[in-house]
Parts: sequence; C-alpha cells; structure tokens
Amino acid sequence: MAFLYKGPAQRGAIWAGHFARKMPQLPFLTWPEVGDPAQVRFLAAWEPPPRLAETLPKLEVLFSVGAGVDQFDFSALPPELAVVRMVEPGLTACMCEYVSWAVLSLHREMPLYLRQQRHGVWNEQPVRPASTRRVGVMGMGTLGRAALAQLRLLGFNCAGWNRSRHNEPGVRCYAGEAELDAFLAPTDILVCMLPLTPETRGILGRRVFDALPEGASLVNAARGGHLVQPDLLAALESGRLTAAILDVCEPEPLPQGNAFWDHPRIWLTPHIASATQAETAAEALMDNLRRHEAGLPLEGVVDRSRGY
Ligand code: NDP
Ligand code: OXD
Repeated sequence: MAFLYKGPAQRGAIWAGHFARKMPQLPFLTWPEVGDPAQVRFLAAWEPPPRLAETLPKLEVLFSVGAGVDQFDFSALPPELAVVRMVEPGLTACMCEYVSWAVLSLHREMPLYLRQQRHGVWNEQPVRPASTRRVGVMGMGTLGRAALAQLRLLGFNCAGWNRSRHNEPGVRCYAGEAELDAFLAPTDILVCMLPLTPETRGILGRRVFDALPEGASLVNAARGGHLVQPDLLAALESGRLTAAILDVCEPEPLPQGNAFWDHPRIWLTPHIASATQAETAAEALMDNLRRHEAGLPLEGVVDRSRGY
C-alpha cells in the first residue's frame, strides 16, 4: 500500500518528511515515481494523471491538495473513487484573515479613501461601528463558517446563505433559492465563499446585485466562475455596487487589457486569499488516513452529484 503525491516539490518534500516520521508504514511516493502502480491506494493532487483507472488501478481515494474540487473532471474519474477536498486548519485560518481584511477595508471605506488620496482630497465619511454593517456570507461551509466566526468577533451584523438549513448562533441563516432575496436585501457587504458547481457558476450577476441594497459591496474569495464580469461593471457604473474586492478571476491570470485591472472601484489580489499550508495539511491528511484505516468516514468527502 502506498501514498502518491503529485504537486509542487516544496510541499512534497515537507509532506514526505511528516509521513516518514509519523506514518513510516505507508510509503510516500512523489509523481512521476509511482513504484508498483498496483500498490498506490491514495493520491493527493490538483491535477490527477490522465487515464487514472489504468494508471493507478487500485486507487481508493483522491485527495485534492486544495479546498476546491472544481478542477477535477468527475466524469473522467472512476465512479467508485472517493474524492476528498482539503480541510486543514492552516488554510482555514488564512481565509479568515483575508475575509476579515476585505470586509474591514470595505466597512472602513478604504477604496474611497485611496481614491481620495490619489486626488489630494481630504474628506471624511461618518465613522460607523461594525455592528451597524450587515455582512452576508454565501456558503457557510468549512471556510465560510470560520470567516463568519471571525467577523462576529469583530462585531459585524452577520448572515449566511446555504443550500440547506444551517443554525449558527449569532448568524441569521437563510436557505435555498426561496430565501435568497431575504438574505440579500439586508446585506451591505456580500462575501462569496461558495464552491464552483453548475448551480453556482455565474451566481454573482445582475439578479443578485439587483437584490442587494443600493451601494452594497462585494468580496469574491471563492472562484472567478461565480462572477459575471460585465454585470459587475454595470453594477459599479450604476452605483448599485460601491466597490468589489476580488481574489479570483476567470481566467487566471486575468488577461491584460481587462477593465478590472485599473477600475477605480475594484481591488484585485492574485488568488492568494488562502492556500494549503504544508505542515498543518500533512497532519490533517494523516489524521484522515488513520480514520480511513479505522473504517471511519473520511473528512471532506465530496458528493459528486452536488459537485462539492
Ligand atoms: P464547503 O464544501 O465546506 O462548503 C460549501 C458551502 O456552500 C456549504 O455551506 C453549502 O451549503 C454551500 N453551497 C453549495 N452550493 C450551494 C448552492 N447551490 N446554494 C447555496 N449554498 C450552496 O467548502 P469550503 O468552505 O471548504 O470552500 C469553499 C470554496 O472556497 C472552495 O470550493 C474554493 O472554491 C474556495 N477557496 C478559495 C480559495 C482562495 O484562495 N481564493 C482557497 C480555498 C478555497 P450546504 O451546507 O447547505 O450544502
Ligand atoms: C483552494 C484554492 O481551493 O487554493 O484551496 O483555491
């Protein structure tokens, strides 16, 4: 039985060290060295090798090295293969930092003050406490829920929207398309933390922007495919939205010449809201493998029919 890693070498070296120390009974292989392919039961990859069923005939679990699984073509994976997304505390903590930074920046009008500085304008807006700002998070999964806990600590008035009913103390929870308008109507800062699936592709578009209060702002730290770019430009132009902070775009990198690059109301970051942290992820992976060995359910198993 062996574990195969396919990904950046630096992370692979750290993981190999952790596995050698804590799980020496499970050989850790690094792609393209697969040894006896029939021994490989576990694969961690962003992009699995082609023709997976033939290449690794005894594979039981495919671990995504990131929290997202939208990079996988599920139809090309063996149907019985378990697919697991990355759930690890380092990645979650970094996402909480990013969402807190972005929401605080919008709450404290930083896009406006930066524009003012560029034009030599000294003009103050009323200073409002966080409790008067309503933040709505789309997707209260591992990352959205953790971000909301942090936002609550900062004092924001918080809400969340999911496919199914959630209950989270101190968070107004909404479920499904039927409650989307009720969620959006009182949302000053909308944060997208959804997985990218056929249902959520293009969700950040005119229909959602029109349901927000005039002058609301957007944070997209999920996937570029959630956003309809022309709809965002139109919403910023009309004043429906005041500003947007985007960590993700489609395609990435954002092509030169795209209107987002020098739009005065858009802040861009290059998909750095969070990233799998090698040390904490190695421990989380090994915990998951121990659960599997003990016959317990793996953490982060993807429901392929839902796409997350
Ligand atoms: P989870 O799978 O834990 O959570 C997904 C959440 O989204 C659930 O609460 C789910 O609701 C909700 N959801 C899914 N589909 C719908 C829908 N159609 N309508 C309403 N709610 C829906 O995901 P994570 O929190 O781990 O990760 C979220 C995403 O963050 C990843 O898929 C990835 O794309 C992105 N990401 C971005 C990073 C970056 O650096 N920019 C880094 C890491 C991740 P329910 O519980 O009801 O099913
Ligand atoms: C992830 C990402 O999905 O980095 O982990 O976006």
